[in-house]
Amino acid sequence: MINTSLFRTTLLSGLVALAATSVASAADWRGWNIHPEGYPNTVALKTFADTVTDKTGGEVTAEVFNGGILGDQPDAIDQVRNGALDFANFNLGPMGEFVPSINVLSLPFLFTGVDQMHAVMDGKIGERFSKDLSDEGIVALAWFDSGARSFYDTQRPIEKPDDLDGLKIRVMNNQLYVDMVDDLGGNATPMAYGEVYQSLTTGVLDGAENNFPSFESSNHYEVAKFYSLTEHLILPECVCISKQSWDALSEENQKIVRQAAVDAAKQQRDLWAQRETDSRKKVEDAGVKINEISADAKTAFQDKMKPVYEKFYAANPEMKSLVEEIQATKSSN
Ligand code: BDP
Repeated sequence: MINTSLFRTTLLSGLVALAATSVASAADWRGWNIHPEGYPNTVALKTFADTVTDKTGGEVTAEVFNGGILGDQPDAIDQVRNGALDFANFNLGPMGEFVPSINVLSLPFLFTGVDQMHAVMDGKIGERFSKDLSDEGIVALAWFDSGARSFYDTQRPIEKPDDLDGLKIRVMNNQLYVDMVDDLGGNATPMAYGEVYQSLTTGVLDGAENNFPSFESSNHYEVAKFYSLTEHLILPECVCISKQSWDALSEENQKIVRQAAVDAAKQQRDLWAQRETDSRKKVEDAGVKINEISADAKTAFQDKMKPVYEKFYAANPEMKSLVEEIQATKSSN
């Protein structure tokens, strides 16, 4: 008996030591990315991975898995938090579910435009977001651009809130988006990104919402022929590292990884600006009708979002001052 348990203990501590060694030298980093080849985020994330591999002299070998093959986004976020994945490019939307300050970014019509979003993310408030994410196991090193998200659908142009009446609209995983669509009169359906195309073709969904590059690269534009410029969400994205992988790095390698992320974000933002124009042209050429939203209609959309803010403040009263601080931030241009 004693011997067996002694044997087990020895075996176990041997295994633990082995696991610890392999964690310390766990130089094989696996990265998650939902986008296809050629997408700005994909290109920049590859630059990030290659730079990390190169500059750490192979102490960290980073590889990116594109197209969401390692799981859908909510799942991948869990995997990064628990250390099963080492890094990723995430949209901050689904992360608001567990970090209230990050959820502020998902309040519809929060920003006046992309420039204001940049000013916020690149300043003190952005640092606060990083800190809050890090407390939840995710080290956000740099922010990617993701433009503005607008509604698109298979049925009709959306020119005013009433036009959403009864439409089944896919949203990302976050209760705020369910409230947003429901308060506009639609039927919100949270669903994984990879399932949307099929659901649009079969009529399980009437529409969804996204920026031009994703609307185009996901091929949703082949089915949804109305894209309406509501621009209700301007959601930044991150180059995120698992806190476990980050903590296992030497200080020197942390510097290298941080700089690689910052440089990748610069590249992503440049590529993004061009891709927005290209994607818009591609979908228009393919027969998508793009509807402008009048200033009055925009106000009507914004007014409908008051209950979303109220519900959010009721659950997170301490976030009101952050919203005000963001709204008071001047655009960088
Ligand atoms: C894209 C984001 C991606 C999201 C996707 C979605 O870049 O991270 O997963 O939207 O709608 O714009 O799920």
